[in-house]
Amino acid sequence: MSPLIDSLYAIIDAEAADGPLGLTFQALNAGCAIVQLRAKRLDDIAFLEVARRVRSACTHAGVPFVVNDRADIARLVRADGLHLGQDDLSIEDARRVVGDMQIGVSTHTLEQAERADTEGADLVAFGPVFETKTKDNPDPVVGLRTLEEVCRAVSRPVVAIGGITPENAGETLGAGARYVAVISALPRFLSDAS
Ligand code: TZP
Ligand code: MG
Repeated sequence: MSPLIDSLYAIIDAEAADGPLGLTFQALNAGCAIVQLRAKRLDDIAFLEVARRVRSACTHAGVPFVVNDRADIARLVRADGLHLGQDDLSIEDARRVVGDMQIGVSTHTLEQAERADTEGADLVAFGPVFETKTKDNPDPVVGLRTLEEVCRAVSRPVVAIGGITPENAGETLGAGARYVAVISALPRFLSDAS
């Protein structure tokens, strides 16, 4: 098994053409560290339904399950974590909904990362470390040097995100990230792991 798999934070796109559950099972079978479910365009009923299924698969595998963006859905499915972006609820308001659930926050500058750390994020996501084609209007690429600076500056574990592949994951972890969060290259990580 690839040593990278212990650090793999698998982000599952709920709207993936061939369905999110197959990819979830593959990621869990490969031994990924965390699963996050992301759905930018699904309606509430569909997101909740997929979240329940992925939640259940993660529970069976003993792997933490994180819901992106939606504190209400995270609470309804009793997720292990909620992931917030810069335009989502504040950590303080999200805590009113999800209590002491783990909260991760996406950050794109050193200042944002330090603020998330100070405001009580459990995980600080930082990126895009490399060019990404997945996100609409991505923030500027931050690069490995700034990632390293962020990893030194914050007290919480850092999740590196954006353009991470099996080829660049090693140097990303070498910069101090605890996890690599992956969307488009996920199938490649999983085939390397098997
Ligand atoms: N936040 C920063 S980059 C990114 C998100 C959600 C997209 C990451 O996707 P990929 O395909 O792994 O580059
Ligand atoms: Mg968001």
